[in-house]
Amino acid sequence: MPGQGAVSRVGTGMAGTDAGDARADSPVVVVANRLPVDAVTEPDGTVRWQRSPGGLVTALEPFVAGRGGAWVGWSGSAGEAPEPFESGGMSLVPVPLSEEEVDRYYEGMSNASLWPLYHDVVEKPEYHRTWWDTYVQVNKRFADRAAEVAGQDAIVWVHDYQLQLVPAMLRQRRPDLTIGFFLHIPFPPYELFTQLPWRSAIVEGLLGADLVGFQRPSAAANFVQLARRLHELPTRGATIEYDGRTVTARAFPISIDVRAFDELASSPGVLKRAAEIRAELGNPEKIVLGVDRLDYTKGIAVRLNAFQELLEDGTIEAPGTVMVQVATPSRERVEHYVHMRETIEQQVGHINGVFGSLGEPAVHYINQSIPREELAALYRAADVMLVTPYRDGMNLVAKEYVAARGDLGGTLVLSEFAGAAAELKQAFLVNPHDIAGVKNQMLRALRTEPDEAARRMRAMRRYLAKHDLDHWASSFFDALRAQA
Ligand code: GDG
Repeated sequence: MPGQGAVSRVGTGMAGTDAGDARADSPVVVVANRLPVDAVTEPDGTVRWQRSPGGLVTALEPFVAGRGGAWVGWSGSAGEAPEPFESGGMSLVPVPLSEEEVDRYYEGMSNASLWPLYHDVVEKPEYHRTWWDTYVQVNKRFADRAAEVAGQDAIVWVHDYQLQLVPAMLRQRRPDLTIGFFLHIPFPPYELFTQLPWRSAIVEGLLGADLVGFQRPSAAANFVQLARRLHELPTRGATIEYDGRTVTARAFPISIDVRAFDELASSPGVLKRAAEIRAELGNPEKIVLGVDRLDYTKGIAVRLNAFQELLEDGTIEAPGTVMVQVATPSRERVEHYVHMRETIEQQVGHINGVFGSLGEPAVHYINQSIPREELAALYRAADVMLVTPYRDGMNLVAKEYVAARGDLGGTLVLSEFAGAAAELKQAFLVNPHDIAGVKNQMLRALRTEPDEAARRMRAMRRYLAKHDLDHWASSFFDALRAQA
């Protein structure tokens, strides 16, 4: 019987890991591109696993750990995969990827075809048949591993755009499973999606799930519409009839661990650091902040343009008002990203050349990943948070900023095209394509009276307190179990 036999070993063992067979009877299995751990090499050359920072692990752990659950994913480095091992009460099942597969499946098909296509074609997607073939091959491998470790009638939750074929592949191997899928990024409308040469295969892949989750209702509606128009399937509201089953497509807006972030941001160490940051920046009247993965979807240039024009107009002045932009390195081997980084760095150089002075830059640019505590201190120090993506599934930075402001200080400028805009309604919403509008809203945010800022912040915090990460994960699992 599938899922009951011994799990075959993958690759050779890795020093320093707690290697062992994966259980072949997990009642809950998460399938994601990455495992929830990172390999850390010790000075003596041994490798140990450290839990990855980030919310997804925190959110899913309670549902997976301690119940014999498993997590299937890539370790993050090319080559042979370590053997399955136990970590944090879960069975971690590494999937190997060769260098060529990383190039074609991950950097190619996932990040240079699907990522730009799903983000409104902000950059032109490239389509290559070799990338697609590898995407299919790697999705099969993930589906095989998941099919091996899932117990009879188990619940499997597959994540994100790298693994859209897994639900159907898994169902074919294991019809007994209840399968959920969640897409962390936007899902494009029919008119854009149908450019994809492999559009039917992707839709069929997703239809293998019982429940397909999206960040926003409009994305779910786009998917239902595709099933109806492209595949001529009967649909009714949020449901699609397919292959004798009912597939549900619904929005489950992701969130953060609000309480943990709130506590971190109001801890004495972080508050002290926030005061130090203000002092290090020269005690400006106003600090505006951006924090993003360095990605062309995030609209970093939009806010630099708006900031530059406000300085040019003389509406604001440096160093009375300064900007801090944390741009965490990301996907540095994908061509679009190399070019974008150069453009942004040139622009920062230009603004500082014209408006900065010795020891007093107008824009402080950090192209490094910073510790979580430092991030929380920056949120706490910033008067205006700028979140201006052209398109974003959710945007957790916006939610983190709100969670960090237990003092009810600070204002949020937020793109209408971020999923978060549907929830954080008291933010200063902007259309990132309308530079005059962005400037106006930035000025309003900079000039907001403390009472008004507190009123807006309180409302957003009240909303977030109820809609946190646990709420997201429980709602999805509840809806999935209801499909079983
Ligand atoms: C996808 C979707 C959706 C960033 N720099 C540092 C750092 N970060 C952390 C932030 C935040 C996270 O990274 C980024 O969150 P986003 O929501 O902006 O994410 P994407 O990476 O684009 O992720 C997105 C998300 O999935 C979840 O579904 O919201 O729409 O695109 O948590 O704080 N953290 C630290 N140092 C940094 O320098 N410690």
